[in-house]
Amino acid sequence: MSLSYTCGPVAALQSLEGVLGGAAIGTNVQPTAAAPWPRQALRAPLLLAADGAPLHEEAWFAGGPAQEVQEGHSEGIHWRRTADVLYGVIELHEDDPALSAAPFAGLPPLQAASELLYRRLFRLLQAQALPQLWRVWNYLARINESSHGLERYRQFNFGRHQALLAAQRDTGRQLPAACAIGVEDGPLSVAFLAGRTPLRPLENPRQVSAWQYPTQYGPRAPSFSRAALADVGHTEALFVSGTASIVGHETVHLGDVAAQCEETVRNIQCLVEQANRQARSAQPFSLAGLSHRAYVRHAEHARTVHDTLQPLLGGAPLVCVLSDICRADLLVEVESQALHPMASA
Ligand code: 3EB
Repeated sequence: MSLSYTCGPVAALQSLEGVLGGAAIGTNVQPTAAAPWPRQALRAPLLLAADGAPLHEEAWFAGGPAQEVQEGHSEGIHWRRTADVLYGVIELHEDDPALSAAPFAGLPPLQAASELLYRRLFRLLQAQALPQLWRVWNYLARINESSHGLERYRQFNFGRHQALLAAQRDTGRQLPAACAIGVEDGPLSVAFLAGRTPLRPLENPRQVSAWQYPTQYGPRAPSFSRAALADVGHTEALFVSGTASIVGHETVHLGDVAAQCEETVRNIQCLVEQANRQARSAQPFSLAGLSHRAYVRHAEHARTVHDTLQPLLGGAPLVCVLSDICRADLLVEVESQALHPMASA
């Protein structure tokens, strides 16, 4: 089988047959629950969209002969899968009644929601016998606000970490690529790709691994790899996590959005080089050959972000979204991905 990825209106396709799932971005997106396939609603403004398009849609497809796609709803997750790969979406409101019972009662609500959501996610992967989590998209409301004495992003990290422990999963190194992004409102929303083969995690030599961050960034470290390679049948996927203007473990270029963009691209370039040392596909990965999504904190920075990134990324596809970023001093974050055909044996 193979895995592919498109941008554009999925409803306009001939059939949904090979569709695993995807995402819709815009201020007027239909709720996740209303979608006929697992489709994560990211309710956030698109910036500088071509011809003012109000909606951006992306979808993952399974290809190849006789790809049977199964679909289900379990553990609160809407999922689709083939024999090798599963895409799922799960949302959990912080006032969900399950969070006022043991062992979650009394915890900060977002921490509890994160732990329960990830416990469900890991149970699904075990039940479906596709245990390897490759890529996760995390969206949470009011990410930089605090409650119960802890910033909400740090609550999320705590809950995610507890769920990894509860599932007896690795909390260092063998972690998915991820992003964790702030939206105005709504439930905790997580979309994910998982499969059969262990990912090959990549770290950035310019940065401390996130799972080794010192406790000044919160009581539990963020559980993600800087990037990951995954084999999906005849396709090699490169997932570059949300990447920002961080060197070592510190934010650099405070208040300078253009310089933050340049530093971010240096970090992504570094990850592309790491990927090429381990890649199995025929062609090397490159900045210009990836698809990119930029999360921009302030709408008035959109033009600067776009015009700084576009040439550095060699004109590669770039979608800009207005959203919050997990550190209050980060003005921009970029995530990237590519799918390459495997070198023939
Ligand atoms: C950073 O490098 C920026 O918590 O899953 C980037 C990607 C970031 C993923 C996550 C956080 C996450 O620390 C923040």
